Amino acid sequence: MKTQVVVIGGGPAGLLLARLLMQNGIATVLLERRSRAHVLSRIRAGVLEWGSVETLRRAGVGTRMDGEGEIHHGVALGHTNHQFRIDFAERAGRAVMVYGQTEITKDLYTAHDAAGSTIIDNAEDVTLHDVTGRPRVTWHKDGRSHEIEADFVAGCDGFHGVSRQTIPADARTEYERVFPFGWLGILSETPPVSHELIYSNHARGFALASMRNPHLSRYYVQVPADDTVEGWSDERFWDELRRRLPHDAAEAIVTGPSIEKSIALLRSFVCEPMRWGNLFLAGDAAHIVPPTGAKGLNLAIGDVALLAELMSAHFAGDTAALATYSDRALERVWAAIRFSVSLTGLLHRFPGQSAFEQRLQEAELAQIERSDSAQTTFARNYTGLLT
Ligand code: RFL
Ligand code: PHB
Repeated sequence: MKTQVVVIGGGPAGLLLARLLMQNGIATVLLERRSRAHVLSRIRAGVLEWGSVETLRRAGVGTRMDGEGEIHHGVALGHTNHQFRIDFAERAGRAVMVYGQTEITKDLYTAHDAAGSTIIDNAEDVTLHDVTGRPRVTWHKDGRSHEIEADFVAGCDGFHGVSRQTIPADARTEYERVFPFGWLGILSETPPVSHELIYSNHARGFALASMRNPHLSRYYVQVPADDTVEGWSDERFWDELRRRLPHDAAEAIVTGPSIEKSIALLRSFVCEPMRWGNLFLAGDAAHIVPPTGAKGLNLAIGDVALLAELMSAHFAGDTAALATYSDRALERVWAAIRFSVSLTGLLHRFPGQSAFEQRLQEAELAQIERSDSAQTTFARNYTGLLT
């Protein structure tokens, strides 16, 4: 078998890249390790920058997002029972869209099915060969071995994938900061407590009120890195959330049974470069940001929009185009890391943090509330980076 681009990983990065390449007439084969049902059961991101919204529309998968997604024109930051709003329209002249990653993935699969794309799921032991020459990829499925040759391989297989590991250790530099806490998240079929997101700093730890739609809430509380969901009954979760959200929100919360509960650890990670020969990394395969800035999915979409443009230029005859990919992608990645790490530091309680440091965080939040320029900076970073 031969194709132009083999895409490893059927998360949002891989599915969207294959879609954008196909729109430009470039042949792709996508290999996904898990079943489609598994991929569609993962609950992850919820907030799209406006640039991501436009990319999804351009990819022809914007119809349901535009019908069912919610445009948010602001966000609330809170602390010690006080909250204030940052107005995106006023400060940055743009908004964000709340639309679940699970729904985006579903829309991309639907579009691929309609177009007859080659998506191979349950692909085991995916292995990359000769990526600095003429790349080949091998895998097993249903007890049989398979092999495909390609011009390029796109590693969109997430943080635990094989693509990044294919780059020799002495040819890549990895930068990492693991935070000593995680987010315990629940999904519940209850009306969201507020029509906009609330990010709350509290002496007991961070909390976030988010949503997927008017009948589906997504809430998070900060927990120690070694905590497990077994220790968190729904009742304990709701009690803790109520303690940490600003008073008005806490009083208004509608509780109900959780339909999903999981813990995600907070980590920053960057692999440089994002290209090795004819292998290109995109999305979580190359970088991880703590979720506080809602940037992970947006970075993945930004990477693949750029990669699709440069691969298309390459196949149209501009063979120098792809040389710029890694540097251009990394510029946005580091901007997102900087914003996400600084927001994480502002809003979370660190082990051993004293009352003094808690007051400093509150003073910084108060300063953001008073400052036009600080609110503009926040709104520009939150709604879209480097634009
Ligand atoms: P994914 O989604 O991990 O997909 C990678 C795919 O590759 C497959 N795979 C393999 N396939 C073949 N062979 C192998 N050896 C393979 N190894 C792995 C996997 O099965 C999978 O299907 O990476 P991708 O596509 O780069 O997408 C990245 C996003 O998923 C991620 O950045 C976001 O979810 C991060 N994130 C958020 N991002 C935002 O922009 N806004 C948010 O509001 C936001 N909230 C979040 C988040 C991530 C969270 N968690 C759980 C980490 C909230 C949470 C709680
Ligand atoms: C979510 O709704 O899952 C979400 C929203 C904002 C974040 C992170 C996650 O910063």
